[in-house]
Amino acid sequence: MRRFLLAPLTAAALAVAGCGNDGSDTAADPPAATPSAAGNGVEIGMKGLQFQPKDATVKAGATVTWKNNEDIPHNVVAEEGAEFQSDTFGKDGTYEYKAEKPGTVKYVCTIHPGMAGTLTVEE
Ligand SMILES: [Cu+2]
Repeated sequence: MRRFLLAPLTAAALAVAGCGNDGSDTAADPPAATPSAAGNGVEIGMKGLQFQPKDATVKAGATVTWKNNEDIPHNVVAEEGAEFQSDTFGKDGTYEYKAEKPGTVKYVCTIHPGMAGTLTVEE
């Protein structure tokens, strides 16, 4: 198992990881958020004290990357449906979580009341 840490190389590693797909075009239903270079992964931004998008859908096994896009520190903490908890990170910092189990995950930023999102993990 590879474990992603909060390293500056993360974005570059993701970009490289997306290059192995030759020609299979199975993107029938577009996800609610922009797919990352990892293929079926998703990136969720953090801006305006909100997760963007607030609701995202990924396939089980996909990697979710949260990225802080503003000069305000944030974190990502699961409240329901999963167990993960990031450190607090500043602008351009990222946190990654591999969504293994189908279901609904509710998460928040514990610093900012009302900053919450939902991740739907499909089989
Ligand atoms: Cu926050």
